[in-house]
Amino acid sequence: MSALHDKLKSIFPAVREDISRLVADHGDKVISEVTVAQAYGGMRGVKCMVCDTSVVDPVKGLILRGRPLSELTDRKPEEIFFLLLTNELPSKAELEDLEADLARRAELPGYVIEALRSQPRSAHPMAMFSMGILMLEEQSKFRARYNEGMPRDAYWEAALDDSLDLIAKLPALAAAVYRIRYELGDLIPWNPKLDWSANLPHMMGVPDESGNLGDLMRLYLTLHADHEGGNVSANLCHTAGSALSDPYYAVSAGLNGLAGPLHGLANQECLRFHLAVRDNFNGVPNKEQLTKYAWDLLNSGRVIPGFGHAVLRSTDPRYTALHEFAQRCCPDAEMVRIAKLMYETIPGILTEHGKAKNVNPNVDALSGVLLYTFNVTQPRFYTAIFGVSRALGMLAQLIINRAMGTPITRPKSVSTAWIKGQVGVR
Ligand code: CMX
Repeated sequence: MSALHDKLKSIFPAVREDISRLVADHGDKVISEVTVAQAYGGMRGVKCMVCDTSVVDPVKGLILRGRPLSELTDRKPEEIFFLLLTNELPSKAELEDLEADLARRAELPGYVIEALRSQPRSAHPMAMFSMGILMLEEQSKFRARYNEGMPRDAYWEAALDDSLDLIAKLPALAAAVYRIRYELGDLIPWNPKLDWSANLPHMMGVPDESGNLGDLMRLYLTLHADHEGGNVSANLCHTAGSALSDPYYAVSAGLNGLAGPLHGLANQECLRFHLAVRDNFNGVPNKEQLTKYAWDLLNSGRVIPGFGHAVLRSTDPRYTALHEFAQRCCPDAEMVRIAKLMYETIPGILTEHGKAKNVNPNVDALSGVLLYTFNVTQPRFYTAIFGVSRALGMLAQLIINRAMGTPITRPKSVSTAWIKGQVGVR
């Protein structure tokens, strides 16, 4: 058994006891109300689910287990996974144990690679990535043990086992999608001298002239891991998992939501926007040119990609972390200069425009720009990299939910006729 498993085994009983007491003593207290507008409006702001791994504060941004993201930007994604689950960063020995465990589980079965090769050239990388995860489901230990009558208090252990198997294989799976989809030749094997995140660009075969690509990927995978529980991917994974669908089914469900243009696909759109600006001006525009370009876009009824947020009301700390990386590693790169000009120009324009509640940049304003600058030049693949990272948060939440015995999700839907009756409309 791993150090992570042993730590969770010692932590979970007390957490379960704490929550049981809370519900027993205060289960009838009201924490939220639902308006008609919220029922029709994507349940925005309705407090009706619990997620202890992270919180998104409108002003401070992402807080992981009580720690602001800005304090964690030099950490590895594996450390973030450990933190989300245990409420503690791993010791050196615990991290080494987790990394060795992932390396042991990293090999992708041949039948998955064969199936990826059989996909048409038009297949979207996210569809191939999610399909690959569903094909791995055949190996689910959770499902096998459930069928053998596994006791309820062992659910989390089987979910952890599946989660580690799946996380370990995600870099190889994403890299296989990348190399097969873009016809880049033979697959590249896992390098045991590299860690989990550095293996992703290595197996993708991305050239790294600057030597900074590994650190960019580490940072990217750390920043995107978790964003509390109500976002589309986390919520979908949670709901599928609540039916005791195993981690493979649940993560695939979450990633299918991440593939939407209003969620994870936005980074692809942001990069396209930056490329369009570059092509329109044959390079970096000046401030006046960008201002006119942005107003033309707004006046045609479109949004400026990479700015604004549904929850945040200040600059996304994930953006700040990428901005600092860009200014440190590649301030003179053409696309980074365009992104910096946007950062200096767009908030003022959006303020004058007067609609957006948050005029500041979000993570997508730079994530695609940096991947592009470091030779990952296929925007349609970006959401798969996001998915490699987001799986960490989704799986941490799922393991905790299995340990807490969280029941199946089943909110009550109502009809329009019922709402009309409720508010006195005939
Ligand atoms: N450009 C132009 N208009 C914008 C805008 C932007 N970047 N951001 C918000 N607005 C507009 C909205 O479209 C809305 O207009 P309508 O009233 O005409 O519908 C108005 O301002 C109010 O919107 P809001 O409450 O501030 O923002 P929402 O919660 O409705 O939407 C988001 C949030 C992210 C979809 C929106 O800001 C947007 O479209 N941004 C650009 C796309 C983008 O960067 N997406 C990545 C999001 C990253 C993430 O989710 O992590």
